[in-house]
Amino acid sequence: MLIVLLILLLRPILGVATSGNEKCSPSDKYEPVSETQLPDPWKFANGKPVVTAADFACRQAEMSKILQQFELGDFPPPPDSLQATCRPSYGEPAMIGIGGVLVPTPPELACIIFANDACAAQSGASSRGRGWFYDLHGSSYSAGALRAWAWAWCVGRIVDGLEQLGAATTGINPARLGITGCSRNGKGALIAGAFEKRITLTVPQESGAGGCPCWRMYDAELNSGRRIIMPPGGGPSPIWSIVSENVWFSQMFNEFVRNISAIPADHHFLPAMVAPRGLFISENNIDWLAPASSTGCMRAGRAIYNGVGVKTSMGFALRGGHNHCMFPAAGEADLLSFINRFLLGKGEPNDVDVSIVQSSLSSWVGRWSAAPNITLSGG
Ligand code: MCU
Repeated sequence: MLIVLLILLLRPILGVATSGNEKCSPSDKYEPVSETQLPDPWKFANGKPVVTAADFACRQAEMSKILQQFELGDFPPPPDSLQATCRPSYGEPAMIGIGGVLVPTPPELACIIFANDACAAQSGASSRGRGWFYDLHGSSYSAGALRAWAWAWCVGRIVDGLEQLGAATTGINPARLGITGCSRNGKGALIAGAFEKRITLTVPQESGAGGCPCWRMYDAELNSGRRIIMPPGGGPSPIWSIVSENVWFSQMFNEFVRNISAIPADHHFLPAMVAPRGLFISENNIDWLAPASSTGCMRAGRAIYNGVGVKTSMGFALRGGHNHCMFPAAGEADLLSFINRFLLGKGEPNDVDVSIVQSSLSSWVGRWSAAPNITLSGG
């Protein structure tokens, strides 16, 4: 079940990654905005509407650039050569677990454990710039080559390694890969799935602020007088304290943490970037996970999936009543339907939209333009 991948990366080249869609040319720099609602996914930053599937692909590239510029930082392209070695296992499709796989998986699925802390450390504010990502690219590679980005970049190299070795050696089909992770590693799983397009199923678990909750909604939860208390025994946790707690975000984000409405993006753009591929989110009603913000934000994400004709390819389930990172038994059949569809090629995903937490979307998406009349394929 366990595959150990040792990936040696040689002669990296520096530069800025492209979207992969050569026809799209997002700007080099986006201006701050003043938008209290969630930014409109159906309109480019220059105001032009998203009409066709090709437009949506370009808007996805723009979302990627904006999130990199304001929050996550940019990252280098793949190295020009890579050598992978592997102890073969069995199983065709595989779930990559950032720090481990904490969701139930069927026996036909192999599990690849990604020891993410070796790629980029996350042991407090002083750990910035440590890990093999930084060994390759320099600890000061764009102040933004931070934790979340490095996760996404390193996951891409695992996929490179699996492609290079091929299914005959690894027993893994590199075209059927999932990614999961819980808590801080759930933030990483969502971001890795958004940016690494070869992942076919993304399963973030209980990611908390910086993952599934939208920043604007999280701010509103705090400002409404509710105190979001961080564990263990921590104080209330405004955005600025999450950013200073660890090295998950770019230092470029610091300028905006008290002025979130200036960012022409929010975290509903992450599911928008995963679409039309599979996305199954498992959340919890623990206070410090900001359950109302994750419910609202991911429902905005589901509205985007619906707008591109693939509503049921994204599932959201917040049942609560279980310990942090314990997958609830009540959600197993739904998750299995996603694994079956996106990793094992069987059946259709269940239509999953469950939350025990109230969250109203209308005040957050009321200014959105009409969704395009398109149906994406390839999920
Ligand atoms: C989602 O949980 C995170 C939380 O966002 C962090 O602020 C806290 O320090 O760590 C949590 C976690 O990863 O717990 C395992």
